Amino acid sequence: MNKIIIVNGPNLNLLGEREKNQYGSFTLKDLEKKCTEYAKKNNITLSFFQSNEEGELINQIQNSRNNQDGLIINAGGYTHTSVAIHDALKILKIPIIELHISNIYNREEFRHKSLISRIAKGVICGFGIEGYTMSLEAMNKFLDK
Ligand code: CA2
Repeated sequence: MNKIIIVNGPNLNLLGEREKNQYGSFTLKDLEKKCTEYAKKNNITLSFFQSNEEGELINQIQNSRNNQDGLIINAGGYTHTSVAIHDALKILKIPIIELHISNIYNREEFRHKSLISRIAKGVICGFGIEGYTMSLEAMNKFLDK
């Protein structure tokens, strides 16, 4: 049974409230419910963490190094700016999947750069809420290899 954590960064707590054309109408709760159902069917022990604060995200990433088998992260806007989150992820020995709801490559140029991609096993972006279960599937299969 693989232990996987999904970490969501700033503003993702507001999913479903604004910018529905970009991020869909599902809420963070809906997303967690969908992932929990997927995890149950696929023998995954799943946990979630969301914060708007960089330091809290870093603490959670650090805590994951001893008790998780894989980490999936949508770091939100910090994807494009945070050297500190990059450094925290780099310390981990477990596989990392970078995830985005939107396709960051067909949006503004400042979103084309990610400080996470280099250290991620892979990147999933542009598939909306489905990207979360796609990431779980990819991580679970990779861990079972
Ligand atoms: O597409 C993604 O998942 C992003 O990581 C979302 C981030 C954005 O800064 C990245 O470039 C791409 C922003 C999340 C903002 O979430 C909101 C949710 C509801 C209403 C407004 C913003």
